[in-house]
Amino acid sequence: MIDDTTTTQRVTVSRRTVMRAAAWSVPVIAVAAAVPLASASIEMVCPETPPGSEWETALEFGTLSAAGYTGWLNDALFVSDKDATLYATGTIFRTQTTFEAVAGTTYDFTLESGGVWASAGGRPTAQQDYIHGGQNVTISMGGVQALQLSTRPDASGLPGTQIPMSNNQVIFNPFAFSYAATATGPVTIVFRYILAGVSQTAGHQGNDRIDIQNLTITCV
Ligand SMILES: [Ca+2]
Repeated sequence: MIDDTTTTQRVTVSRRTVMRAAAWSVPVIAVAAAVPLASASIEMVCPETPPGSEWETALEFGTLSAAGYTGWLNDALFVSDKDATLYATGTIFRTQTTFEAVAGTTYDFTLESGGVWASAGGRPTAQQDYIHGGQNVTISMGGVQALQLSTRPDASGLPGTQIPMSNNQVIFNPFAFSYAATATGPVTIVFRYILAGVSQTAGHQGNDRIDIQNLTITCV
């Protein structure tokens, strides 16, 4: 009899656990957090960043030229190849989304980035920045800067880690940053691009290009 009772209790607990897991289809990680002793048997599911088509892209300041492409080229690649409009003091735009974070979890983000010089001749001299403008992008998590990349960190107003630059095809390098969630709920991810202002001259060739692809999350 004692053995039977024990068995019945075990079965009951097991069913409850299964029902709870099924009801909390998202996020599974919350189940692990609520039942620490069971966490070893529950596979940790990391959130994924939404596909590019679900991000919101908006102009924040200035205007973009018609030439080139700026936006999500596909669900895993954001291209910023248009230029700040001539005579403008510069252009700022952003693309953003959210992911569901769980308090106490640290998320490791990785992405790949590379760029192409505005000038076919490669990096112009600093004195030529006004005709071949640079570009940088600041990636923030929940309003806090997490990573900053630049085509030319030595130019004024464009700080950041140097991304690999080429004269034609983008060469991607990996970059990483972490986010430690202190609250459970949506966290906003923002890519904020700054295109330096360029002046109209005979030698004008627009702004450098920045590509970002394959943003992924792993949980620690
Ligand atoms: Ca360009």
